[in-house]
Amino acid sequence: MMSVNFSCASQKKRPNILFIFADDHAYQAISAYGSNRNKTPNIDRLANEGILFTNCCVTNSICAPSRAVIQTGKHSHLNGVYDNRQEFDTSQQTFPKLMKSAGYETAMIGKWHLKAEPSYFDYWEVLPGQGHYYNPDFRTVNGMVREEGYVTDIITDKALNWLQTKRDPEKPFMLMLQHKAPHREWLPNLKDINLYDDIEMPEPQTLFDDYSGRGTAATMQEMEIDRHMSLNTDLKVWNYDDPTARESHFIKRMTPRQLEQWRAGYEQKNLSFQAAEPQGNELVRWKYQRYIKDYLRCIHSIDENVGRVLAYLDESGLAKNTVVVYSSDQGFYLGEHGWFDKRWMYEESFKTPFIARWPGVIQSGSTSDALVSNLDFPETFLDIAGVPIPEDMQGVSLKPILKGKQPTNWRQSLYYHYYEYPAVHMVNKHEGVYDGRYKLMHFYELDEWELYDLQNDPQELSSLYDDPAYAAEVTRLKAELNKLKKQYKVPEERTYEYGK
Ligand SMILES: [Ca+2]
Repeated sequence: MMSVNFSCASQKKRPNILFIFADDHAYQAISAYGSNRNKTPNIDRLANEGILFTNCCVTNSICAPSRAVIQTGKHSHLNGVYDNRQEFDTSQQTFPKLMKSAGYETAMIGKWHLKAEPSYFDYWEVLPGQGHYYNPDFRTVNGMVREEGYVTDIITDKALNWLQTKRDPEKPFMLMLQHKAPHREWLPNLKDINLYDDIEMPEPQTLFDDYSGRGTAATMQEMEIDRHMSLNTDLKVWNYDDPTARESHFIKRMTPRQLEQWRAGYEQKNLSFQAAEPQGNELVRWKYQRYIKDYLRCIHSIDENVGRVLAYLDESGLAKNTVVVYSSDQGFYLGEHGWFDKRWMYEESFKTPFIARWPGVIQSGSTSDALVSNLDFPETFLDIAGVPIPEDMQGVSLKPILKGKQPTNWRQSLYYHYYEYPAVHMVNKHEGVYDGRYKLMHFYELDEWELYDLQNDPQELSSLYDDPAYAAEVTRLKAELNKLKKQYKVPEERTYEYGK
């Protein structure tokens, strides 16, 4: 009997893995996570048919570093990508290389953002750097190719084309389908340019936060909708006939028809705004509305394209043996605390969406509040594929949780470290620990600590660090932070400097 069971198991085809990844997709902009501003029916479908993680965090909340963590399963200080300027060393161990060696067909399509050529994939076609929203260029093995259309549609077209015609159908696949959207400057698909025009988006409660309950770092940042979001580049208010305008670079890429649609979408609204001349808080409110609508228009296109991919998996019969994951490289501020961008260990940027569907394995409509992070993604993919997880990877496979059985010895805390300073948005370097309730943060160059109790203060408005009633928590969390730093081999000496 044993041998019969074994042979049945070995004949079972290894599952495909489809990793759909967005850039800066806030969980607050997914209806399955309770968005009060938009609906994402296709992403929600994955949650309804799979599992949604409510405590998925990142180790360093910024684009390229998050991607390097996912490739390697190692924190920034070991994978070498601390900030957005550094190039990823592709000679190091990555999970796609391990999957390829184990017989998987691997592909990277869309936004890669790690500079070096992703040549260790069987197939790759990626945006150069941040890439463009309209008529984007792609780096390919045959050089640069420009495609006409909207980037989210085109990345999806390329992924579907690879699935249909380019991969080896005899092998299981691991496809990383990575969107540029909804990255700044939030340029919508032209067909969606008037979406949400007739509604007023709800404002976050903290749109006019004064940061009084927090440390110095929150007052030093440059990511406020009020003071740092530009009317022209970010909010599309400029003279579109001025060819010398700094913002005109993407206008120059458009076809005459596209430009006509663009102007029809924005010009009249810009004229009304200029005539009304809102000031002070009214100006912030106007900027917030323009920002959030463009951002959510980008999300609308992502969701629609997730739907196209799911429909293809259904039609092709691939759906039943394909694990589909939806995630983002970090969270994002949608006006909470008056901010846009990310970088902080505060909730909106620290947490990221993570939804997975695996028919027959993951219980439909399940959720998990386990402490997990992007450090765990590659180990999870390897484990799903039955590929041994190397000892030097620092995350933990989520496969048992996907199967509905969170191990009793699951981790009790997560380590965070943000480095990129002094740089755009001016968020000070900080590290910290989060245990599911308390968050201790250390802005070490300012010599300041902050402590939040997420249960009583979910918006992190008042640091309790100096409150004597929390002295025992501080002591406990500092010990936990030191334990994590040892476990993850964080160097005691801080040598990182931006731009060096
Ligand atoms: Ca990002």
